[in-house]
Amino acid sequence: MKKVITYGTFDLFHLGHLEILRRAKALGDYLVVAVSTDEFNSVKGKRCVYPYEHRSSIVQAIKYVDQVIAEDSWEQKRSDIINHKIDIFTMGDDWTGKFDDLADICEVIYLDRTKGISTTDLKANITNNSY
Ligand code: C2G
Repeated sequence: MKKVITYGTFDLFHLGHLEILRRAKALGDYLVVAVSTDEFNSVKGKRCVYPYEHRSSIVQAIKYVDQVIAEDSWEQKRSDIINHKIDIFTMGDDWTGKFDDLADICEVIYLDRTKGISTTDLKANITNNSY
């Protein structure tokens, strides 16, 4: 069984998130998704609309996702990959090169981002159009 892992905030879940999860799962047979906790997001300088409980529940409900774990730090990836016996680490290509150091313990694959959508744009859109 080929196991895949990916990481993210997944706030205001949108098609870009769905596409990366669909394609991540297609790389193997079992997909683990590490969802950033609210505490870690403040480290990343990100303020979320949805709290961790909501974001992780939504991701867990996606049919491509087999398991959700919490992402509390930048440094946990290596131990996650070892502990969960991961074969492939994948992220959107806005992260290209950033995690190549993991290539000694798993395959590292960067997938094209879905064009034209981001949580940041969604927030701006909602604010400017005050729906
Ligand atoms: N993504 C995508 N296309 C978009 C938007 C996002 O493919 N239009 C991908 C990103 O490349 C990432 C995943 O969806 O792989 C989650 O994106 P975010 O929730 O923005 O996560 P991020 O802030 O990049 O956190 O340790 C890694 C970090 O937790 C990644």
